[in-house]
Amino acid sequence: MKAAIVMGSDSDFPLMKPAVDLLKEFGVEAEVTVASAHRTPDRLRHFVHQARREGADVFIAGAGMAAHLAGVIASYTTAPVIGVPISSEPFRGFDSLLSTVQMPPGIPVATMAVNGAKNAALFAIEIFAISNQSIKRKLLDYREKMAAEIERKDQAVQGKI
Ligand code: RP5
Repeated sequence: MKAAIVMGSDSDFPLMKPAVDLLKEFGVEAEVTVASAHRTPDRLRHFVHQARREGADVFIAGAGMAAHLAGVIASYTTAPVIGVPISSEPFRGFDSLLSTVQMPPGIPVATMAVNGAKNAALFAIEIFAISNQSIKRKLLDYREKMAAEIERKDQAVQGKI
């Protein structure tokens, strides 16, 4: 199992790193690169084709501003593409959200929340879990731990009332 994570700029990395970390935690190989749909279109196209040849089955794309990265990747491959709109000034992510989510019919991008790198990784993991029982079990464990954590937080809040 391999996912490719593309960022429009190295400035996106701090917000995209949680996706890399979570994929690793689940034992999914993650190839990470910086390639811009606007500044380095040739490099992006080359990366997408090479990543596919080398076994990447899912792409995660994080970009800000006029964020066409995920859509352009989706134009080069039929593999699922998950878009993460990255926030930046002056529109704080609304620009990248619309640029990523408003794909024309025919070329879909599964768009996460603004700065939603963690959910992008989980969505990729859900895709892998369709055909991989070990990943599916890890995903169920992850959700159980999350639910237990909420219980613990509720107890803490109850203790303050
Ligand atoms: C986008 O422009 C990048 O994804 C980044 O979010 C934004 C700003 O890029 P830098 O000027 O920080 O390189 O293409």
